[in-house]
Amino acid sequence: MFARARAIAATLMILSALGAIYVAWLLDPAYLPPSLSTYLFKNLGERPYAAPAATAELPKLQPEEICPPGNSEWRNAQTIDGVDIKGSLLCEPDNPYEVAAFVKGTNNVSMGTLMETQLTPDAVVKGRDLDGDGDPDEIHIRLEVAELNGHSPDAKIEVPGYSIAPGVKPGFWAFVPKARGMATRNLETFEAQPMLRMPSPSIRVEQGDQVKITLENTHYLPHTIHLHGVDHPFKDANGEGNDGVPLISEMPIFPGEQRTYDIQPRQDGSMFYHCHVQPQSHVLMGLNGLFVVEPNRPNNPLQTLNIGAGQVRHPSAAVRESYAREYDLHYQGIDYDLHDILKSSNDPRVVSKRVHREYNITQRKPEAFILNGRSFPYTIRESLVIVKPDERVKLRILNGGADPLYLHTHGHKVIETHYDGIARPEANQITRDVVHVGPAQRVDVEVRTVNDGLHNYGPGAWLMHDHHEPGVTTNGIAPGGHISLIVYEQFLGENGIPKVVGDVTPLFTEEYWRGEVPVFSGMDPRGLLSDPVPTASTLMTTLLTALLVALLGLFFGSLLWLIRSSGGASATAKK
Ligand SMILES: [Cu+2]
Repeated sequence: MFARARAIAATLMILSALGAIYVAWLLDPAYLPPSLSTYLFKNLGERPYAAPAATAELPKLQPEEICPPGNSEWRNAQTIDGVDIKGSLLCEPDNPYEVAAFVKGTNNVSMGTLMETQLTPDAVVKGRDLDGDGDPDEIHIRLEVAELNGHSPDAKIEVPGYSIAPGVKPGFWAFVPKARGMATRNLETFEAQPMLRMPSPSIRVEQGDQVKITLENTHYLPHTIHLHGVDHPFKDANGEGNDGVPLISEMPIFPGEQRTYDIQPRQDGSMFYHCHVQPQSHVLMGLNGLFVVEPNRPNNPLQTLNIGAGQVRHPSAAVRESYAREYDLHYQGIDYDLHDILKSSNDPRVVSKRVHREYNITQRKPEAFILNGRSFPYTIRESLVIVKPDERVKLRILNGGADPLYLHTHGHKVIETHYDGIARPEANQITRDVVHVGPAQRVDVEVRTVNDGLHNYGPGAWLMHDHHEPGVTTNGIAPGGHISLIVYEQFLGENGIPKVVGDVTPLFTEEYWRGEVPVFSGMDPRGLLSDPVPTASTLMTTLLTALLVALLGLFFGSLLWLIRSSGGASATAKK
């Protein structure tokens, strides 16, 4: 009896399995996973002829403005409260009033200037000139922790909203200057106010300055600041931990608490700062930035913070001695599995459990990549390297993430002048076109825009991109990631957007980054590579799909029957 049931079940299984393979082969490959469709094609041969599918109409897109209207007067070179601020040709330049406040100190600028920013009067306090060389040497910086694209208990929105590309909004935590007012731009939007952004600001101090950095922990999780590569004592003058490492040098700064770190750096160079609480997640969530110690020079008040990194609009005396322009470039990758945890709950206990115990960094797979807090095409609004012929331009490159970075500068071979803030002897400086920067490393490079066939091949809008190819993608789609360009001024449109030959508007849509727009749309005049539509055989495909599901059901049903009947048989045999 049971032997016969088993035989029937086995036969049904074999027949349904064979049937399922045949039906799958008949199905339009568009409905099968590519690997299965290739396997069937290889093993069962060509499918019967079917008319090719029609080409789908391109989706109707409503692209964002490539350069939205903003504060175009911010682009001019100007003097505010006596502070000289270099011009910026970018579509979205830095707020020059912030630059003035960071150079003079938020305690020293006029109220009018401060009101053009969202800084508090104690965000960057500058005190005495201790060595009498014409610039303040007492610097007190106050930082907070901002959460971007967090959970809202009220609606399905991210607050405050921060997009790295159209519709792409991973969650972040960033150090931000102490701010006043609302976290959003105004009452009508959920968009974050401009200072709340990625990456954490670049910090600039002068060699020998007496620097205090106070972290006022406005966040719901504990954090610290570790000064990576910056000369600092292990304990401060009061015997308190000064290295930022929980359990080892100090206890973490819990919500509502604050701690002040003391530094008087003797060594100049491009360094790094980051949170050291659970660094496998906190550093990558955005709590890291560039920390630059400038050589001591007379009359050298510095731009203490550079919001969003990018062009330094008030470069130091030492930089001005050798370079026409200076840019801070901060690179980082994003694994949504980590960054989107904070959208899952507004209960700190749940977020803490998921971030610190359930997320396993060894399974990390980044899907997005940012330069100065944005992905291409947004990088062309605010993170271009703009140059003119016959200049020397300084780039400070920081890899703030956990991914390799092999930065290729089209049209240029650049000179690596400093590794991790230490100058290389001139004879040992390497000139190359792919700059490798490992996690936490800093490489300073000199871009020489002299058209000599070596350092530069002439003016252009030259791409600058990671040759570790994931870095040029967003959600697996290109051209995205942290692509940017080295653009000669003559290749820049009036609005600061590079003059390129193609139409980039499809990239300024959310649909593009959801994978709904064929990548050649806008360049493929006959639409040859638009998407196929399911053909006239849609009905047939539906029937075949139903049959496939039925056959698979039969297969598993028979399998179950087989298992149960053999179980029954062994139970009977035992009796
Ligand atoms: Cu932290």
